Amino acid sequence: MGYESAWLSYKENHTLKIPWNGSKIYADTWGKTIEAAVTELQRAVKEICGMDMGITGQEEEAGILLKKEQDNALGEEGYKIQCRDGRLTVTSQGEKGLLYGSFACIRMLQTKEEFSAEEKTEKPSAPLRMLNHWDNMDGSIERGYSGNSFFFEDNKILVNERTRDYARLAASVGINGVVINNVNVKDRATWLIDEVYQKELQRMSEIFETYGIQLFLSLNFAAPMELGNLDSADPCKEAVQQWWNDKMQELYTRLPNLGGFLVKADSEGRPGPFTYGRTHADGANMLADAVAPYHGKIIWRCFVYNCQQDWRDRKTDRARSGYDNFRPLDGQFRENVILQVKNGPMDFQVREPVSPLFGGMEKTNEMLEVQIAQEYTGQQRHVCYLIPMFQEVLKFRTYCQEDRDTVEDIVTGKTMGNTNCGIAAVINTGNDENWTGHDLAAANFFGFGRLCFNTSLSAEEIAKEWIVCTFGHDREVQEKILQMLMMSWKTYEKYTSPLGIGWMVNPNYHYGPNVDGYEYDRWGTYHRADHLGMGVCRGKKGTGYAQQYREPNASMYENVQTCPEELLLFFHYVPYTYQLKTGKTMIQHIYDTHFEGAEEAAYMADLWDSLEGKIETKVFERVQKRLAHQKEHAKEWRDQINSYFYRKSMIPDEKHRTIY
Ligand code: GCV
Repeated sequence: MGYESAWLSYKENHTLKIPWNGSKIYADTWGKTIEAAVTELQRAVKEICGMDMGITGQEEEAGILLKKEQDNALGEEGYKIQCRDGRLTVTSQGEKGLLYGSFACIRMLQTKEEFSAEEKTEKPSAPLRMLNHWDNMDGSIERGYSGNSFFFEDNKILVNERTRDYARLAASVGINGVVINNVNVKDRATWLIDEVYQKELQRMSEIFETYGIQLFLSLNFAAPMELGNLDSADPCKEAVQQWWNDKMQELYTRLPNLGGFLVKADSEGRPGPFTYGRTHADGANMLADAVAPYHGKIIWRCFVYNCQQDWRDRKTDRARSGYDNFRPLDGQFRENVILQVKNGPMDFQVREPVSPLFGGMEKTNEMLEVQIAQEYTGQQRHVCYLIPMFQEVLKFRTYCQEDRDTVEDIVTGKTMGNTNCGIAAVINTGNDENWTGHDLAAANFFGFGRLCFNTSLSAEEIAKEWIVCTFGHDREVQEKILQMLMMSWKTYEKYTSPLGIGWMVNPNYHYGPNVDGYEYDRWGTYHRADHLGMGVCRGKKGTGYAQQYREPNASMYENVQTCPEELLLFFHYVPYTYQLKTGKTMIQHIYDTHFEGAEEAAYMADLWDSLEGKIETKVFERVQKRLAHQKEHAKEWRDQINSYFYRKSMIPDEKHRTIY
């Protein structure tokens, strides 16, 4: 199937004033990543400016120069761009930095940003900037909304031009690590660490390496049993440790660019150390020791919880689970273990508080995990630009120390001075022609990379860049799409689940309104609505979750008056008549916001319709169709949620009151 180039689809602009003289590129060292950088520059300059750039070995005759320079402040990935006396120079200490600098120059051409004689310096904020694919080896994608995998098909690994183009897209926004297979490692995927797949992985890894990306794999903790015929996967057993040591030696000999492994253990049915009475630290450290000789990393997920919960038990709380499981292990993990923590304590809802594991583990490397595959945020049929949400998460103060205590500080290494940290996103790509199903969902892929590279960029700046790179310079197009993107997250929140409660989706596939529908919510565990009110009491008198935060956050959430209203029902059970700061009752707020949200969805569809003729027909129609669906679906959300709570709040029978 053919496919498009997303934001790397360069628009011809021959009126652009080229700031360098001559038509030659010079590089003072060569390697495959520098070659890639030069090829990217050649392609972009040709397509944007119509100029063929040749290569020269003579520095004096070059218009564009890529130069390696010892500069510890910049490091291997940082770069400087300077345009002086008709020469555009990109400098870095490493090949990766030169590639990122070249993509930055291309973006400047795309956005018509002026090249300056002053040095423009950039160094990535987060050391690890990763994409997690939940691709299965049969070609399906868990929570995939844009076609099938372009990495796997019928239990085979695909390595082709699309692999390269994917790597180009990822590298252009600074991604430096990719996990290619689903964290739920089952069946054939367990064999990815076996010899049978090594040739294809080698080819893929080489392509990735060219673009500065390290290949990572998800692994099955029970592999010693499933592949090695051992009778146990106990991390403290010598035979198991030896099996992993041998396996890693074998793997790294063939795949020297392997970054390491992502592990989902003792979670949602996946095997892990609990079976043997061992801890997550025992499990992670065993693997960490096996990869340490090759500088490998073990990224261990903290998404661990009991799936079923009895509705009468008001103390057990899924939100508590990550902290309860991992906090006692702080300080016990090896240096090359990184705990990967979802942004919230639950599971990628449209609104959640920040996980208290951020700031709760002072002696452990941490990565933030976000989801740009829109599992709970409209499945790439609704527009939902998520960068504003990620920014809020990054800015959250944990109070783990006096300063440098935000989530951003923790995952960029400012808090602990570590480099084994970063940000990962569950990616939203598939083999659809446009990569992301919804054309506007590509803004999340682009935006995620840009944000990790430079956490000080605003969501709006990023959106503007993406729009120009994707749709060109028409003012009206820019303004209207920007408006759509910037309103989309809050709009989605308004017509779906109110005030932080989350979850009101159909079971298993997690799409469409269903107040009691979520598969682990048969007993109303998640919203706890009765005829008097709704919400979950997570303070001291309830599950105690609020106390997992440091002060003053714990008190802020504990107290209903100071709890941010967008999270009111996440932390408190309140009556339907509870008065919000607007003066409206809680039930009125739910009712009104659902109407507002549906109206805003209709408005977004109108905005898009008004761009007809200004956007390539195929793209225009693709998006138009999805927006028409979103508009109708938002009404369905509105009506289901509003009628459910209206009915619930009207039941006059005191007998049915639940005691909290
Ligand atoms: C890959 C949620 C999703 C699952 C996903 C899981 C996880 O439960 O619904 O599909 O599994 O999160 O993050 O491991």
